[in-house]
Order: sequence, then structure tokens, then C-alpha cells
Amino acid sequence: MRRTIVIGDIHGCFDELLELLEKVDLRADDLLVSVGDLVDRGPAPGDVVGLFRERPNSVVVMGNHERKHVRGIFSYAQEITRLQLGESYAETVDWMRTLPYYFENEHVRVVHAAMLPGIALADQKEEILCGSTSGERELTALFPDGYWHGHYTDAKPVVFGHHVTGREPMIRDGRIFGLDTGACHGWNLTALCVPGFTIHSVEAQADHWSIAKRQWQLPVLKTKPWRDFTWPELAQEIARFSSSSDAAARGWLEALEEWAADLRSLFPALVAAAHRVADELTTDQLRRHPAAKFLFQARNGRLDQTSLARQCSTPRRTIDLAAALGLIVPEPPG
Ligand SMILES: [Mn+2]
Repeated sequence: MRRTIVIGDIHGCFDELLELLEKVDLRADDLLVSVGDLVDRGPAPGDVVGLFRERPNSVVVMGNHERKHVRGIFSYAQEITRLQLGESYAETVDWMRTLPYYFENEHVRVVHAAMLPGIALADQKEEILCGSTSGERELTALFPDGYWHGHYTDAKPVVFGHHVTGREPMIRDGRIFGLDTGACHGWNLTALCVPGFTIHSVEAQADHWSIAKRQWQLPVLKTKPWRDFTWPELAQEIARFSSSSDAAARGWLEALEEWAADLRSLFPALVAAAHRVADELTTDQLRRHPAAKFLFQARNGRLDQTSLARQCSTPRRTIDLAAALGLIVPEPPG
């Protein structure tokens, strides 16, 4: 009998996936279906994606986490995944673009997050199926006092992930199966074997997401475009991360804050240098100077600290001007 084996949210938990596939005794002719959310939060998203891409008879339904990558919506978890996947990131995201929003065969329906009862899968909104933020909002408005699956009356069983149901899956009437048992949070990874509708779980080896959050803090911080943030943006990003529990990341942010303060403390010296150079050079020389715009402002009496601060609105602009005027520029933390 050809089986369909549906796996709940994996989130990069590759070792647990292998253990679970062994436990269900996966055979070559079994159809392997993921409810989506292969990546983000766990330690090995590349291996998980690789397994599903390389194995024949495999289907991955689009999860809201894949969709975030496809749409370039970056929170911390997506920034980590981008670093974990490295050079293969762009190609992996191209593959994610091809994922279907649902799977259905004679025995079962699979969606990542939800479906509206009474509407064919092909007519459902992608946002509802994959559980995007707007889809979730719409569902809450439609079912304010309960869940969509409380209204699901079709005979064909429906399987989904997305909402962590606890260590155990949620099963209603033998037809409704919620399989996200929080593998990336140190709980369980769960499979449903169809048509027998048997449940199999393995315990996660660790609270992977808590570990990843700490481990990747500094690498993620270092990839941010600090030179191109405006000063308020820079302060905001530093504030956002400085409540971090990671001492190395906190130390690095303190050094970054110091660097930004050092750069801004150059403003008076930059104004003075611009006036001095403007006085020394001929109009022709001013025109060819890399800081020409500022030098003409100085010559015309229109350059003071306020107008300079307005123009040096980012570290990069400040650094470029300082370099052009021959001032020593403080180095950012490495
Ligand atoms: Mn998920």
C-alpha cells in the first residue's frame, strides 16, 4: 500500500526529521508531504530543504515562513536562515517560489495553516492557506470565538501545522489533524501516516530556537548596513538588540554606539576644516574638490553645524566628507 506521510512544522530540525522518518519506516514509494515551514529557527534548514528536494515522491506545501523569504520580509529568524544557507540562499528562495499552497489526494487534504470551510482548496486565498499575518487577521475576524476547523464539516480529513498544539498533536473527530508539536522549541516532531491515520512522534534534542537566537546574534548584527542607517535608525536598531542576553553581542553594540558618537563628534571639526579649505583654494580648485558642495557652502557662509548635520545624516556620508577633508575617521568595530 502506497502511504502518504505528512510531517508537521520541521523548522530546520534535521536530526529529528531523520529519526522520525526512520520511526515511520519511510519507504521509497511512500509519498512524503511537509505541511511547510521547513526553515527558520532550527539548526539545519539547508539539510531539511535538501532532503525534500532530492527525494522523489515528496511534496512541500508553502508555509508562512517560506513565504516570508519569497517576499523578502526579514525578521530575525529569516536573517539567521539567510546566513545559515549562505551561497545557496538565493537559489533556495527561488525554489520556495514554486511551492504549492495546498496538497490533496483521495485520502487527505494538507494546508499549512488553515482553510475556510465550504470552499474548494483551489478557491482559497493564499494568505489564509499559509497563515500570513493578513490571513491570520482575516481568520480571527471570521471566527472570533473559535477556530476555523471547528466549522470544518467535510468528510475528507484535513491536516495542517502552523499553530503549536503542545507536545501532542491536536486530533478532532479523526478528521482534523494539527501536527505542529513545536520541534524547534524542544518539543516533538510529529508525522501522520495515511490511510491508517496513525501518529508518530520523536522528541526534539534541544530548544533549538532559543539556542539559535543566542548563537546567531553577533553574526546577524554584523551583516546590518550600519553605515547607511540614519542616526535615529541606528540608535533604534542598537536599542532593539541591546536587551540581548549575549554578552559578546552587547559588547559589540556598545563599541558600535561609541563609533557612532565619535563620528558625530567630528561635526565641529568638519565645519572648521571646510571653512579652512574653502579659504585656501581658488574657485577652480574648489570645483574639482571631492567635498566641493560643502566648500562652496562654507565660502558662501551657508555651512554651520546644523546644516552640516542635516547633510551628514548617515555614518557613510560623514565618513566620506571626513575623508575628503583629510580628517582621521574612527574605525567601526570589527
Ligand atoms: Mn511554523
